[in-house]
Parts: sequence; C-alpha cells; structure tokens
Amino acid sequence: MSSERVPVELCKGINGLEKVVLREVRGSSAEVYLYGGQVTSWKNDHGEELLFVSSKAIFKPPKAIRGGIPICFPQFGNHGSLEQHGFARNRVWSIDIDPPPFPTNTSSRAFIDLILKPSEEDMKIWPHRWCSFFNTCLSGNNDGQTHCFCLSEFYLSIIVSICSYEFRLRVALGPGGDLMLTSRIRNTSTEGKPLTFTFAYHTYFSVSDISEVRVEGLETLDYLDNLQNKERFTEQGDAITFESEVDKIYVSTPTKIAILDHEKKRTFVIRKDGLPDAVVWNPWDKKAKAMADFGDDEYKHMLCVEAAAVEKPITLKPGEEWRGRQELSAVPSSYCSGQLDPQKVLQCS
Ligand code: TA6
Repeated sequence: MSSERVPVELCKGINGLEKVVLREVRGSSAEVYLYGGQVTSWKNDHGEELLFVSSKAIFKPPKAIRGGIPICFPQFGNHGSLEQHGFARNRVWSIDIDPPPFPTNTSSRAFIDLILKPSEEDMKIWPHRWCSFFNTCLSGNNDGQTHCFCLSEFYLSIIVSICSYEFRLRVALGPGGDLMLTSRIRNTSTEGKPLTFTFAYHTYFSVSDISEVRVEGLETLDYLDNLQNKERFTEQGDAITFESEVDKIYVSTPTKIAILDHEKKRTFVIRKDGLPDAVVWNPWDKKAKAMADFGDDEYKHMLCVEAAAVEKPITLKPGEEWRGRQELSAVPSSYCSGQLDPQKVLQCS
C-alpha cells in the first residue's frame, strides 16, 4: 500500500514537530500534532481543507498553534487561575500504545490514541496548589537543605499518586470522512482528591466569508457575553449571523449545531456529547490586528464554534472518568435549493 493511503502515519511536521497523519480509504484525511494533541488539518475526500489554521500560526512551544482544534484543559479561557485556556494545548502528548477498550467500535482504521500525563511542572500548578508546597520542600528552596535525589523521586511519586489524572484522546476519521474527537479524563488520585476542570474543543472552522455564514441551533438560548464581563443574555430567535466581534458562551445547548456556509454550499454539523455548552468566537478586525499569530484579514475566513463544558465545571471523584466527544461532519448543501434545511439537519439523528 503506497504511503498515500496508509491509515496512520507518524512523521515530522513544521519545525520538526511530530505529527500523525490519518487517511481514510475514500480520500479524507486529518493531521494531529503531538504538541498540544492538536488537530491541525481535516480534509474531505476532494482534498479540501475544512479547518482554519492562520498563515501566521507559530509551531513552536510554548506558544499554542493558532488554528485547527486546540484543546482547552483544565481551564477554559480565563475561568480560573491558570494561563488562558489551561496548559494541555502547549504540552507534548504521547501516543497511547495501550489504551483501555474504547466504548464504541469503528470500522475505520484511521484513528490514533494520545495520552497526556501531568509533568512535574504541571503538578506544581494543578490540580492542587499544595502540590507545589511539596515541590518546594523537594527543591529545598525554603530550608536551604539539599535533599538526595531518590528521596525527591519518592516524594514525587507520592505527589503524582495523590493528585493525578490521565487524559486520553482518540482522534478518528469515520468512513464518510467525519472527524471524531473523544476525550477520556480519569481522576487517578489515590488520596480521595477530587478533580475539577472546565474544557473546550476550540475548533477553528474554515469559512468562505464570515458575513455570509449562519449558525443554527443556538437560537433563544442563554449565553455569557465575554465582551460584557460574562454578563448573561438571551439570544434572539433567528440564526446567528456575524457583522462584528463575537465572543459568547452559550449554555446548555442542544447536542447538534449547524454552521451554514452558503458560498461554499457547505454545512458543518457539530454533534457533541458530555459537553453542554458551545462557545462562538470571531475576533473581527481590531482583535485580529492585535494578535501577532493571526493575519489582519483572516477573521473573514474563520469561525470558532467550540463544544465546551464551562458554565458548570466538571468534578470527578477518584476513580471516576469523564468523556467528552465531538463529531464533525461537512455536508454539501445548497440551502437555497432546500436540499439541506438546517432545521431538518438539527432535528434528524
Ligand atoms: O474561545 C474564545 C476565546 O476564549 C476568546 O476570548 C479569545 O481569547 C479566543 O478564545 C482565543 O484565545 P487565545 O488564548 O487562543 O488567543
């Protein structure tokens, strides 16, 4: 089988960063960087790119890659004391060679399992600040004593066991070219410590012209407006359209949302599970100019619609596992011909 259609291939990407290329027999493909566990490409069986990645994106740690599907964990946005959107998007993930059995069977072989385990540095900041106290003892900062290495290793293993977690991510391409991301986060603490976090798949969709795009499925819902101090409002009754900066967290949304791109005669359908909220973001012109890793006019060709859990943080008792799944489909649509009525899309399975 020529490499063109090898279902899973590990190779070097931009700046030598490792990436996995997934290929589906009918021609669709996806690329996932181990840096950030981040999908950076999703193409349909015509080879058309469906995700937006900025021409100014920086593929160099610790900067997050601007585009594709960054993963916001363990904190969405500035909803907490950690850095914006948490640290999962600027950590190097590993390939999970022995994942626990997967809940659903897939006929496609084009999938990869990744795992993120907390590093010593992560332990200093999350999930429990007092982990950092232990670390300070280890490094002898406070008492000027030096500790022998084996002792510190022993302490570290205690810290890891007391307040730890495992984040497993499966990225899969379906037979029809759908892109599925399934996150499984387990609280592996041995000391009864709960794990609380917020989460988002910060998906950047590629669109032809933002002013021609409509989002269906969020009408009449409540949202927290990030441009107005997270104040709560209720959305009007029609589909959402765009004529200025938008940064809204829609709460308790339906499990299906549609993005209609008339010009491209394409509809993106987002199906989500375990992710009650949805964030809608477009920086528009001013914010676009203010972002160094984003082109001034690129806001016209992208829209973020993010399956998320923000309003109510998720708390896991030790041994408990949370699963958050999103499935993306890109269906050809010619809205005007009624071939695809978004309401029908949203109502049918
Ligand atoms: O998801 C929307 C948002 O939280 C916006 O507030 C905006 O900041 C965007 O994410 C991008 O965040 P980033 O940290 O990637 O620049």
